[in-house]
Amino acid sequence: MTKNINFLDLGLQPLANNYLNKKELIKKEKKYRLKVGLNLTTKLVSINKPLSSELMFNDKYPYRSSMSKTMLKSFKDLSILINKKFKPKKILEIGSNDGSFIKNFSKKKVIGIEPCSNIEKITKKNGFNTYAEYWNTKIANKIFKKEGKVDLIYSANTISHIDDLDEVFKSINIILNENGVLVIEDPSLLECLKKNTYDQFYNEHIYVFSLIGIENILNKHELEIFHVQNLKIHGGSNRYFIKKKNNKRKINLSVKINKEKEIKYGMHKLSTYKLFANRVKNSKKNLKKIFHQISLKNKTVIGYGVTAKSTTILNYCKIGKNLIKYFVDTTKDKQNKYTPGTKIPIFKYPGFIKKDVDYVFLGAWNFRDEIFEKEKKFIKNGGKFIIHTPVPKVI
Ligand code: JHZ
Repeated sequence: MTKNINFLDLGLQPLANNYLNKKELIKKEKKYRLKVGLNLTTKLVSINKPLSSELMFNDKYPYRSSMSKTMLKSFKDLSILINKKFKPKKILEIGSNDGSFIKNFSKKKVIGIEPCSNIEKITKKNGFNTYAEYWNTKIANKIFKKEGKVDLIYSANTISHIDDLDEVFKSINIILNENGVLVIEDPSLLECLKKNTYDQFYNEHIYVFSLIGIENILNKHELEIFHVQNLKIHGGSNRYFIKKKNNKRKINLSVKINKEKEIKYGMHKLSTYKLFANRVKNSKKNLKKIFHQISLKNKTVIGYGVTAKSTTILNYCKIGKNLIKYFVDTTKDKQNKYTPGTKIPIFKYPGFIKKDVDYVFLGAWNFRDEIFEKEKKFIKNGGKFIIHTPVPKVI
């Protein structure tokens, strides 16, 4: 594989989901240089020097996919579509987190793989068949011997977290039926470029996929995309429906349309990414300006939804506790901790935004509609939100 050509430097970044407790505050936090590059041969966009999976995905992983209604609805809707269209007898999910997707199916039908054992335990406790393992040929062979092949494999926001894509698809080929369907879903690189959501890059997101990039890897493994759904979730994601090449399933027009969209935007050219990098630099400058102007007015600013994405923004733009008083979040494992790198306190979401708050920085901007609906009263009373996408602004 040829080398990546870096186009974006997001500076020194801590582990994106490593929320610090009080004792850790005084220790020196390890930081890693985060650069993003394009591979001109495969057209894959990835971060440089990925960290080991064990460092990021272990028994202390805080993220829960069940924390947003939007995610739960998306999983439910997909489960209905899967049952209707593909009628699978056996389903495997790679990266099953706290079971938000598999809980839509009968327990006998589904298998979950989740390497973060603190979360895997939750699903297992609820009676599901789960394995606290990383996805690789070893676990694929083990499950194949025990349970046989599966008819459908689903993976949301997980494949983009695994460095060795050849191992991923080799393992999938071991366990997927010849007529089986693979459904993978990750943030769309095209949407990331269009909306300047550079915060999709953090140490867990080794790749942000384009269709043209992922297709090159699938080709090597005799797999092909037969349908693409453009989703609104996480600021714009693509859901790829994939089959084995020797299967006769018809290729939907959506594949051609999406490919043409990407080529038209120039996603095969380095110059497109260089322009994006320039926009990111401007975005940083303008976001800092907004925070600076607000700080001069002596207003109270808090953060809402502390995300892996906001770790990138806060550390890249050097926005710390002098500018954001605290964050609120609904995730228990993030509460009473501090944001990675910038050490802003995180508190339990009290059910509303407190009266003394003037501005709210939206860390979970990807759930903007859900949050705006919940915070109607704050908005009605003149409360403002700060958002960095597509351009930094106060709304
Ligand atoms: P959210 C994680 O990224 C990590 P993050 C991971 N790498 C990935 O790929 C994506 O998820 C999918 C809170 N919240 O989903 C809950 C509220 O407090 O954008 C979460 O902590 N109130 C696996 O961290 C956070 O915001 C609310 O009303 O970027 C959202 O995190 C809502 C809706 C959310 O993921």
